[in-house]
Amino acid sequence: MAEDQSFRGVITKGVGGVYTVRFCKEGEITSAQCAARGAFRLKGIKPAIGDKVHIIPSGDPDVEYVIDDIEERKSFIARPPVANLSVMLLTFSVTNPAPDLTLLDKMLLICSMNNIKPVIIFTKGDLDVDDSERLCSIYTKAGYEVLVSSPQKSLTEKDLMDIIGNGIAAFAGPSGVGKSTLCNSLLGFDIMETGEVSAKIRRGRHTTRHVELHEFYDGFICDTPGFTSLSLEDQGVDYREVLYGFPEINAFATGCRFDDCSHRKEDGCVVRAALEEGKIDKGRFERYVNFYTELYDNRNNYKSRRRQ
Ligand SMILES: Nc1nc2c(ncn2[C@@H]2O[C@H](COP(=O)(O)OP(=O)(O)OP(=O)(O)O)[C@@H](O)[C@H]2O)c(=O)[nH]1
Ligand SMILES: [Mg+2]
Ligand SMILES: [Zn+2]
Repeated sequence: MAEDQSFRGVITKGVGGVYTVRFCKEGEITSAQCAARGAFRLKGIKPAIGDKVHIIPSGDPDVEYVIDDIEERKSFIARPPVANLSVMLLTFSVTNPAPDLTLLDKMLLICSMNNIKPVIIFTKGDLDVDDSERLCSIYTKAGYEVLVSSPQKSLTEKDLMDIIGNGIAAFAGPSGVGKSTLCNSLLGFDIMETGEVSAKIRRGRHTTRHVELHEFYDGFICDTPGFTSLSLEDQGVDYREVLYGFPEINAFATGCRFDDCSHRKEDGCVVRAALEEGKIDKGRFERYVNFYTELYDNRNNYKSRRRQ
């Protein structure tokens, strides 16, 4: 009987249409270069890092295997472009650059809609201790897990081992906040892709450009390129879903006596009352209103786009 030459693995890297797949062969963990079947392209499917795939020998000595099948994705978001993410390490610096909390709150909403666990990491805690405490308090009170990192007290493997388990975690956030610094220090790599080294070799700051999954205990972590903006509309968020990204506001909203209340300005709204009593952070509330209003005002474009 012919030996079964099909293997199930995970894509850890992809460069120019050649994918590195990590799989188990004869009891050993190994990696191989794989091409993708032309049929995927025809169907408009592009294999992504984190995809669970089935590979078979290609017969081509240069690229030994071919990706024969891609399993249904548990999640896929454009930023970062990693499939099956279970944990998003939302990395923002306390200062330098100043934290873009609109971006952070958008990402928290997208995590909740895609069933990805968000963990907030505030870096550069050394540069402004007061701000670091203030930010931690806002997001801890909102119910999120928050970690703070500084060169004096960076994150340890222990901090993330339990959070990540056997899942896939990605560092995500703006450029220059220290994602690569953290990722490299957790992996014990020589610092290859951070500003520090590039300053030494005088090539200006080194910005991360590629994404690759690295083994981290039972799971994987990856560094991703920084980004500055994110459109909720493009991510398919509906105005009625905005509260999912604001659990602390939602806790009051469920008690609001108006069924169709947007909790923005209606008289007698429980959320507004909670805000006035200081039970909800003003900045978070403002961002909730902004997201809701923007998506509500564009709801017709959104519907027609979805129907296409
Ligand atoms: N003071 C201080 N500086 C830090 C800290 N973490 C990182 N840095 C510095 O911030 C700069 C940017 O760090 P990177 O790790 O390259 O940032 P990044 O998020 O990977 O940036 P992109 O790859 O462009 O997205 C480097 O000069 C780091 O040395 C920190 O906790 N405190
Ligand atoms: Mg980087
Ligand atoms: Zn209300």
